[in-house]
Amino acid sequence: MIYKIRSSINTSGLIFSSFSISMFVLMMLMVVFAFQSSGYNTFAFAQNQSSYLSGMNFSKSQDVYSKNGFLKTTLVEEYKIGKVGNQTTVAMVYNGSLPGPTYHVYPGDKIVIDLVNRLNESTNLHFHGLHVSPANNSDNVFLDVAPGKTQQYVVDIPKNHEPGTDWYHPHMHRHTYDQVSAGLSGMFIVEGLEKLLPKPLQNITQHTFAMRDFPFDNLFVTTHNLSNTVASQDRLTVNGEVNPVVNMKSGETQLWRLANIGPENELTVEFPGHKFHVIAEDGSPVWKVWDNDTLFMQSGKRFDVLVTATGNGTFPLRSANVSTTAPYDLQIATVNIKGNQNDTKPAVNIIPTSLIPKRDLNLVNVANHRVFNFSSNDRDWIYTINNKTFDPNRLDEKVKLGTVEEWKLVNRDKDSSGNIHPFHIHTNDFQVVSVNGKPYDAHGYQDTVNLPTESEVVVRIPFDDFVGKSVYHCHLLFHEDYGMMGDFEIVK
Ligand SMILES: [Cu+2]
Repeated sequence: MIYKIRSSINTSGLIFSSFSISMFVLMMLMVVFAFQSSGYNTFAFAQNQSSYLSGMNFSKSQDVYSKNGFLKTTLVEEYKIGKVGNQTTVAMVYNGSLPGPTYHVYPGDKIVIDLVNRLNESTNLHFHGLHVSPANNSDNVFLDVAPGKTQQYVVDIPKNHEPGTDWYHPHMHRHTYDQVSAGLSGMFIVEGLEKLLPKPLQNITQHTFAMRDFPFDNLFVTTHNLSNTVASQDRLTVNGEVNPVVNMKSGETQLWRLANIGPENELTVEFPGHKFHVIAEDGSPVWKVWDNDTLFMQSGKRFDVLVTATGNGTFPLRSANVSTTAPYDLQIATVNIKGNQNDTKPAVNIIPTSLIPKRDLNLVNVANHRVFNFSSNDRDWIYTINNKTFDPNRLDEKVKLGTVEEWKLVNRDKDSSGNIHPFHIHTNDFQVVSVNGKPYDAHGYQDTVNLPTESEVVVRIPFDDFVGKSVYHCHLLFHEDYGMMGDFEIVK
């Protein structure tokens, strides 16, 4: 949120569409209704079940598994009144839950999702991290699902798709930030990661941490006016809960799937006294397992990590954000460890050093070099790549199927602006080959990389398997909606 600079001057930049007004009226009516009713439990839209979420009344997200290579399901996007503390909030949710359902699929599966749009604005669906076709009704962000319409998505997961932690969210240009902020995001897990671990770890206990702020800029969502935002309502939620409890035994190693599925919040995740052994990044298993005390996770980022519990007692999993303006509780979860230090086996000995063979793109022929300059104008809400804001009717880049390209990504914004830009590309992952001119020893592939202010990151991208039109953009979704996105077409 520190990257969203409020403009006291700008008025022309406000998008005050008829939708915004109608939505605002709708929300006000809902709030009035809420105040007139006799209390929390009488909300017309409230769930009958007891409140699963601390202070909130959305339902718990369902786990949905593919069967026999097939998953057919329905995703309904709709408004829902919820509570955060004592504040009434109008959320946008998938199937009534926050976050949306968690999909568990396998390489080779066919996924059929009927997306039902019950919102008052256009929407669509993106599968962040999946290496699948961007064409037709697959992972195509150029689809526009109008209010009241249903769009069927059919996604074929390649047989050789890597197992890992991915996610999904709307990608409707100009509405991505609103819709993700209002609650629309969910997990999409390609199963099988644990099978790449040493035998003793293949039945490992797993936990998913789908982390996001909620509600994020609730009033911005309805009015598109930043001066209306009430940031103090924000909570850091994990799987829709605030500060859930995780149980471990001393000496036990668990697999944690950490995912930042919020619109722009950043997290610096730490588990004091413990190390994160990273076995996959952005849904890609690594060729070189690495460890660290903290993991910086900008919007969209995922790390799959092994954690070995030590000691006995209660430990926080938390975000060590340096921002002092963060209004929400930075506790992610509470970890209860049972046992004592003497029980601790040298579990670190079973941490693998590698999950997949190295596929170093430094060693391949580069077909093309391109440069992308990212810059911001916070005053006028203009965010550009190569001095252009996104135009879906303009094709920015054409790349050839079966080639590897080298892209230099430059953040032209000054340190004083504080504007980082997490670069994300759809369809194909990349390898970071240098940072600020120094060679970078990558651990594996990624789909999101942070561009700090005044920095330069060079990546190599293999355009394998799929033709079609796709996009790259800043994953601070506010920047993306206000122009920081480009498109490319992969051609034969
Ligand atoms: Cu940005």
